[in-house]
Amino acid sequence: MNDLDPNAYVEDRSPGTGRLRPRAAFASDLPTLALDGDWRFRLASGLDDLTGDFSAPHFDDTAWDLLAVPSCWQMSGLPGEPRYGAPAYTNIAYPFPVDPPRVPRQNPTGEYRREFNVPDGFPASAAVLRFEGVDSAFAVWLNGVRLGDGKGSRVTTEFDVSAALRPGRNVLAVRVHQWSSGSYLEDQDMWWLSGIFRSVSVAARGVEDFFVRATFDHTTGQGTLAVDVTAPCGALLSVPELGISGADPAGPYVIDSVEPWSDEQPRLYAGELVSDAGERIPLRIGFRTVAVVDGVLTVNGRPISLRGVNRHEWHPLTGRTLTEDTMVTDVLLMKQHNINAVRTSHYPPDHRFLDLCDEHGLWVFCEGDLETHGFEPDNWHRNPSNDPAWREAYLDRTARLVERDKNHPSVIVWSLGNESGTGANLAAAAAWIRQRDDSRLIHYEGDFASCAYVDLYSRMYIGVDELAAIGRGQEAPTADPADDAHRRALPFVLCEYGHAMGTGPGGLSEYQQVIEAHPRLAGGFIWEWLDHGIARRTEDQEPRAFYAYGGDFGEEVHDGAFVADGLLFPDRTPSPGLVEYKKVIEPIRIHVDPAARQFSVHNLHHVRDSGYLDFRWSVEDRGDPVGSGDLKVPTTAPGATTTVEWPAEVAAALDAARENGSGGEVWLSVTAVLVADESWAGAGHEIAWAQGLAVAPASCSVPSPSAPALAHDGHVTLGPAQFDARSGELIRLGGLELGGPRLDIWRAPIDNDLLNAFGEPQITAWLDAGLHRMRHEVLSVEPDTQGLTVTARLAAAGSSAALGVVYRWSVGDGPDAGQGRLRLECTVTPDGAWSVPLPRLGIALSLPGTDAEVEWFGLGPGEAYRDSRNAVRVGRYRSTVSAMQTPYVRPQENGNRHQVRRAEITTAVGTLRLTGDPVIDLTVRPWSTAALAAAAHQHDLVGDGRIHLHLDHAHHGLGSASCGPGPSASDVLAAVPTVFRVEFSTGR
Ligand code: IPT
Repeated sequence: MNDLDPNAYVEDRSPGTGRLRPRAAFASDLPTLALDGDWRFRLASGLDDLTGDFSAPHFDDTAWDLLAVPSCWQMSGLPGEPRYGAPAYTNIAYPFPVDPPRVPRQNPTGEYRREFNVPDGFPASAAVLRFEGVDSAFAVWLNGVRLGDGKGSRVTTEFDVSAALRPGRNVLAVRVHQWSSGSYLEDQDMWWLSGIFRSVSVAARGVEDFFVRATFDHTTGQGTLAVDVTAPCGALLSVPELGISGADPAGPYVIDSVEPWSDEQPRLYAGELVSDAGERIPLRIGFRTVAVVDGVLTVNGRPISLRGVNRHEWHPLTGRTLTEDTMVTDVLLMKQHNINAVRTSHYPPDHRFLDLCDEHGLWVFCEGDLETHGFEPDNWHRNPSNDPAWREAYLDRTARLVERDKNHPSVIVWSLGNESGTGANLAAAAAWIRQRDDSRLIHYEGDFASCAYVDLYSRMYIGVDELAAIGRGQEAPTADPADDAHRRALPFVLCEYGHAMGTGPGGLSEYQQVIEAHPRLAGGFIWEWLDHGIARRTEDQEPRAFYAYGGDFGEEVHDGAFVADGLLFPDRTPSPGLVEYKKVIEPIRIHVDPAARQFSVHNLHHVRDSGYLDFRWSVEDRGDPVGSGDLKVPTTAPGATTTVEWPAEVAAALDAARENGSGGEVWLSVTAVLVADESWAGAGHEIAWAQGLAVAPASCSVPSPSAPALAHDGHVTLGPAQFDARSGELIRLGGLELGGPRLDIWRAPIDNDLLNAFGEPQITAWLDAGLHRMRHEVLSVEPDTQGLTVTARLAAAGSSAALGVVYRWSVGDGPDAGQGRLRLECTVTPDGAWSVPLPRLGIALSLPGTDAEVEWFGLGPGEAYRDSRNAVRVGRYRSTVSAMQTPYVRPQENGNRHQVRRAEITTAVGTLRLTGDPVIDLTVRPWSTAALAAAAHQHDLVGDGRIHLHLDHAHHGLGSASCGPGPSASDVLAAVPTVFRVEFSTGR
């Protein structure tokens, strides 16, 4: 690299040349020319393949392709074959040799050209050219004049085009390099994608910048407003609602009885700046004051609790280019799921997203475009964060973050970046923010060991015990006593937890309980909002759709499905994890107390009282509705609890169910729903709910074993059941052909079994113990006058540890008269040394069929496991086997229905009825566990003509070990002596 090299900017550490100073993103009535649309495009393979004269206005580009701006060029052509390069996914590793600031000379470079017309009357002599996002470095020519170059993929870059722009035809040429020195600062855990991926425009230049400072004093109820305006001429401020009209923006104006802005009541005051030149700029002003008080994170004088998510920008077809509709979808889905906070991991989002956060109400941790994680494997050797040569680049990114987004009331915290080690450049960035904007707090998790330059103590993926210790202020001291005193005075934030990869996460309610128990704990952000799967299709004659993850584009270094770790599937369908999170973080907690004949309502809101909610009750007898109505709950203030006696109608409904009911379980449910439409959900949308068992089921009479088991022709007959006399397998029940059941302990490994970011994954011990290759050895099949006993042993080759199992079959006089019910009691006895938990403990059987109707009474409607079961409620549900599969991007164990009392599975040939004693877990799928485990993508799963049933006594918890702790001790499934029972009968 030398100074004469016109491409030297690609590798030098400079953040750019020729750019305008950063400023706020704002709307204005001055004319703007949108340059989004089709541009001419050519992808050069590297710096040796550039088009010499491509920036010349008369260069003939008609043979070039057309590519949409904004877009990521690697996404072009999807879901078919990518047309330009291919997406590549790594979490930590750089996808090129680490030799900062050098990047490969084989550096895919997009050459973009666009002609546009500047209409008469457009103030071409005072205009800026604005790029909202270009990944990763670029240089710009307008009408053959080089304007400059820039880095910082997800921050805005503007150039003054006053001299180069002219009325009529203009030609813009932009060269975008996939790799640059900036790539070393942009090692976020996501797909590597390139191009002009956010909008481009030319805007008339008027007011340069402004900074709205609007604070709220909770002791007086007063708001103070001052707007610092930078403009070539003067400007006046109007906020009609506040009685400010054509006034000096600098104020300050002290306004009595202002309504503050919060996530729950995002009160925005409409205002306007009008410059002397006549430019009008709309303002949306939110008054709020962020402060740490006695170690507690407060806004407007009240503590806040972050029920958050980490959000990357992603769409399965367009990558990091999002439409506003997609942003709206994200914000509404968050609000609808009780989420109140978002960390813009790990870069500033499209600025329109922050407008939506202001409008609908979300606390925002706005994060800088910074991550140097790929230096960690070499112990942070040569990490840019501590190298003076990179200081300017750090400060530039930080300034571009703060300046662009400083006018958003939703932004309460600036986050320097993610996973970039520690160092002087980060400290300098924090110091710069402090002098520029003292109205927000500074976050950076990487500084957790000292917290020397941050205002929040932040960690990722710690377990609940450590969290509780921090909540109590009992964390281990830092090396330096001064830092220690500082850190102990800080509120704590879990900037990432609850790794939502694959099935899970488990254990969220444990975190939430700890968070709510300690004022110092300001809550946290689940990792992460959305799976970044890429929409693809197979090349079959009849192409099948699937979502690609790391490795699917032939990357030589990649991190597989670690990119699919969100609460939403790539198409933004909520996963069971999101439904669980919604319940765990509900801001109103209802408790149904049948013994005391009371309900209580506890309000966990920041400022909102419960008056925006309607409460309703309903009673179901074995899942059949027997009564419902409205419930009057006095308005409950934030922090308060209200207790309500059951109204007479509830008591009457319960009495009726008790006297004339089914004799089964009677559940009383209470839900809290929106009284009126909110901006983010319609009236009737449910916010919180609870259930209580009001009448316990009448105790079932133990069915008396009645029938003898008779052996004949290689079979054993027991009532309606026929067994194979040698294998002891149940082969027929009534008219239904069956296979099994057999003791089964294996699950299709979930991501939380297969991976462990901090240690040995669970799968290692399981494979060592041979749990995936257990052999079922039948020792005896013994019919007698009361039933049939099958004795077997489950063990792996080479191992002496085994599970002894006795299947005791009998026929009882169940209510399903006629044939009677076939009863199975399984007695499992571990033998030998068992040091590993069991993945599951239950029986597996199958019946013929490709799909089936499933009806059950138990927990539902969704998937649930022992440590992710807050979102399911007791009721009667109907679904189909196909609909009961949860489509995790990488197939794995899924779809369990928890604590099922009764189920009916109806295929084309008949109905199998199951009864738990008292409950059983039910997983039903059209393929085997082995097929599920072998599948890499959803389209690999093809039904095998049988319905596979798993009836489990228990499952091992899910946890979130793929990046975090495994299941807590109470959710570990140990191999211990166990007896469980289930009954079968048939219909039709
Ligand atoms: C942590 C990262 O901050 C985040 O970007 C993401 O990679 C997440 O983990 C896992 O999905 S880093 C982790 C290795 C502790």
